[in-house]
Amino acid sequence: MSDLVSDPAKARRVDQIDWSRWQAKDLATLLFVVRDGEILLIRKKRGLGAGKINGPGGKLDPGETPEACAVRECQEELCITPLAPRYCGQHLFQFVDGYSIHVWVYRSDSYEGEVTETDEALPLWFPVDEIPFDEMWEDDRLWLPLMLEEKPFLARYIFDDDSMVDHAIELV
Ligand code: 6U4
Repeated sequence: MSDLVSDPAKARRVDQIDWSRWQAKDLATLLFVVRDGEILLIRKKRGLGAGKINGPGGKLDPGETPEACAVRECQEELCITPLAPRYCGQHLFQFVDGYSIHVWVYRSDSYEGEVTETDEALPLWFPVDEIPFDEMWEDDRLWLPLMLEEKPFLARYIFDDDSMVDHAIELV
C-alpha cells in the first residue's frame, strides 16, 4: 500500500499504518466481571480517561503478563480478585499526538473479595443491556457487545484526544 505513513502519528486512517511494525508506548489491560446479567464497571478517578466509565484495568508492570496485570488492577482498584479470567480480544490505539496503547481485554464470571471503592475507582454495576455508553470511551459501544457474546476481536483505532477518527474491528 503506497499510502502507508512512516510515522503512525501522521495516520488518519487505520489502513495508513503498517501494524506489523507498530509498537505501542504503553501496554495495558481491561477486565470485565459479568455475573447474573450485570457487568461491573468503574468511574475512573485518575489516569487516561479519568471521569469516564470503563472497566477496571491499567498498565502492565515490567515483566508482567497481561492476564496477571488485569487481575492485579482489579485487586488495586476494586479490592477483588477476579477468578479464571478469559481472554476476549485486543485493542491497538494510535493517537494523533503520537501516544499509543495496546490493551488486552479479559472477562471473569466471578471474583473473591468485596467490591470496594478506592482512590482510583468508584465501582458501578449495570445490567448488561443498560451499559452507559454515552459516558464511556467512544469505541466501547463497538466491541463490548462482542466481549459479551464471547466473540474474540482484534481492533485498531486512530484517536484524536477523546475522538475516534477511524477504526477497524476484526473477529479472530
Ligand atoms: P497505572 O499507571 O497502570 O496505574 P492506570 O490509570 O491504571 O495507570 P492508564 O491511566 O494509563 O492506566 O489508562 C489505561 C487504561 O485505560 C487501560 O485500562 C485501558 C483504558 N483505555 C485507554 N483507552 C481506552 C479506550 N479508547 N477505550 C477503553 N479503554 C481505554 O475502553
